[in-house]
Amino acid sequence: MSSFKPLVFSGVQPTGNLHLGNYLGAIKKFVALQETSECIYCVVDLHSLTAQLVHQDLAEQTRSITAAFLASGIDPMKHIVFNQSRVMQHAELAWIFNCVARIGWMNRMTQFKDKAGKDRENASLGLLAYPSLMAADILVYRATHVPVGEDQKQHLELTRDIAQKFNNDFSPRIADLGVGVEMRIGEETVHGFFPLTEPVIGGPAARIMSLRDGSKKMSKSDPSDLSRINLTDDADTISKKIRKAKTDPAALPSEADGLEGRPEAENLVGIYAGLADVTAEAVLKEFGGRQFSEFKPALADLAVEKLAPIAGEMRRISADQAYVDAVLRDGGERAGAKAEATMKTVREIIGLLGN
Ligand code: AQP
Repeated sequence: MSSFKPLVFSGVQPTGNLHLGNYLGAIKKFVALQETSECIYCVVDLHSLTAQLVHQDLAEQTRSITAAFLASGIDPMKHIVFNQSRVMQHAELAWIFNCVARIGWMNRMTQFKDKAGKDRENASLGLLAYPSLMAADILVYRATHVPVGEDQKQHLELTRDIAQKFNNDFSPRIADLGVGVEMRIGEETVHGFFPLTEPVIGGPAARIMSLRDGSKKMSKSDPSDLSRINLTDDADTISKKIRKAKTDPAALPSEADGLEGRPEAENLVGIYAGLADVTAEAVLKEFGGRQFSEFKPALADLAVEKLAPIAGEMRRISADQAYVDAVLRDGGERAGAKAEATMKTVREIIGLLGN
């Protein structure tokens, strides 16, 4: 019996300017994982329709996220970069997963509750089914690892639940066809067609908070531009936003325990640590006892040093639209071949006469 080959998949929605949270929580990890694994990175344009169907500039935003991937260091030749809607097998598998997942599972998703707000009856069905499409994005490649920010943890748990239910419901067919793969779950060894995907979450920057409110995550859709640092912000804008970031009057502590109950301080230390690739403890060792009036300029310098080259590369790559489109087309073809191989077996397992 074979075991799953390590494969990384992740996606970003083309719903606005990428910010430091997207970069530190997700894209920086995408870049690092390229060294050790085969990776597939996707601009999830179908997901972006769940919140807002009509986008004036969906195509432009899809290209812009692609440029951000490339500018950050993702290699589209060695790995795969494409936009989701090019590979229709994502939607096909999502439909099957809609029939595997239970409405109760979807109703419990905190992202659905947050995004639907009080008027749940009026939210799109797509918003409710979002995690099912996300599970399909991952499992259509039978991906084993998914780098994401902490906000996506619950969706990844649901992805595992969907995989496990599919594996259980169809276990006799999977065995008959001999398409099962061996997996360890705790002490047990089980066989299934879909892997139980592992999230890659963690480090000091797994959840970057708003610069204006340490209790809210940094988000593309926050109405205040001062709440986030966009990857395209220039040096002056980055410095201004960090200068204006909300803080408390106390000096920085020397130990991580001292950040408890100080969400804004904890956030700025986490950002510094994420950008410098060190732990929060190491940042506090250097800056413990210092005031924010000293720490903020150091953080601004570091942010500019790390982000300015990416912004410059993004501008250069974005100017060559034909190149960006060619990357997406080529990536879509390669992703499509892999996705179709999975779907052929899925259709056979279920008994759909589509092959
Ligand atoms: N604040 C954050 N800290 C760490 N990671 C984050 N991510 C998003 N915000 C933070 C991670 O970025 C990846 C891509 O996110 P997405 O655009 O697909 O979806 P999102 O989580 O909905 O992003 P936003 O910025 O919050 O958009 P809106 O405002 O539209 O909801 C994911 O891996 C995510 O975890």
